[in-house]
Amino acid sequence: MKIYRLVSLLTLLMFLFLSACGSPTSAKLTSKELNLYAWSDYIPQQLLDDFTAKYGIKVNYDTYSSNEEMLAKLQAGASGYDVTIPSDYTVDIMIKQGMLQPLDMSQIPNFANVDKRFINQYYDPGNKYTVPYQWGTTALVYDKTKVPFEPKSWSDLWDPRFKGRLVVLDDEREVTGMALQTLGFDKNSTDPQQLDQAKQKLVALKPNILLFNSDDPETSLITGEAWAGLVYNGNASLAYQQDPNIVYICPTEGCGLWFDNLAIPKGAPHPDAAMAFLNFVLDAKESVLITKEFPYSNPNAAALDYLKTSDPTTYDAYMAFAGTNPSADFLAHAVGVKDVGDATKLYDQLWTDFKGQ
Ligand code: SPD
Repeated sequence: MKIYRLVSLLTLLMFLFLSACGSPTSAKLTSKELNLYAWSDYIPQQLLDDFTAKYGIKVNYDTYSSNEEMLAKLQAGASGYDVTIPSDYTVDIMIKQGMLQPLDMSQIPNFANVDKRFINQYYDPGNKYTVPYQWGTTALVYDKTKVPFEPKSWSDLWDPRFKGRLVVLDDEREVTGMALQTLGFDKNSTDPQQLDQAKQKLVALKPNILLFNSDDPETSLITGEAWAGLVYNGNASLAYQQDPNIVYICPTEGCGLWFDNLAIPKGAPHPDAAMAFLNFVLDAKESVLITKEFPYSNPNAAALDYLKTSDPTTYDAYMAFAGTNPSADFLAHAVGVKDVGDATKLYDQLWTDFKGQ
């Protein structure tokens, strides 16, 4: 009996020691709030509640719908945010402009949970400023019961049978990139003439566009108002969960590839809470909450291992759908958005003109 109690005590002491080493404790954190500025429909409320329960830190969640919206707000001087989620090319811009705070990786031991394929990317060599959140593709979605043919190419979206039936992301780089790919140009072209052709191409698509929506484009597919469109992988996954007739493909001209990342803006008012939050999000069990509610692709290897054992049905569904687990062929045709420097102005103007027409 005595030996049994000694073993229990040692186990408890070891657990407390490892907990103290492995993650920041609430005792070390002085902040009582965390101001999060992130994409809408991207972070489970349960995860935020779990963070508050563990650290006693209230999370204020402000949302945005595009990288450009977030970047413009921070560049205009919004300084109260502790954590944000820029995509790859926006990380690149924010680092170049000195907008991000270097991370203290000793406070983020759960970084070890990330699949090595997703660290040390071109936009943040050595992960000095960011840790991966979710990744995915931007591609063509359609409902095979509604569409009277089998789309294979972006150019199929211009088919007059799609009049008023397309849902398209309100994402200037992904949508313009799609038009450039359809024309056979580089998705990150900086050539004004090619961009002008892309604009004319998009204007010709307008009669087919039912709505622009980057927050919940899956809703219009589920209700049947939209028959097809250009969406992020997670939107297609959510639509597919409700309707197995939803198909998600990378068209012949190529599709999009992106990586979203947790980052701390320079001057964040609660950096201790921010660092604890980054570590918390990378916890395997917390990360599984993200995949269950917002099924983009998850770069957290430990989370996917945990999902496999804790909920094999969801794991099998994750592995079987092209939105969450794209094939090598899908990825071979997926092209990322890159910072285009001064040509960003051309994309901004193109988008304003196109949306305004
Ligand atoms: N609703 C959350 C959507 C997040 C998608 N991020 C992708 C960015 C692609 N450039």
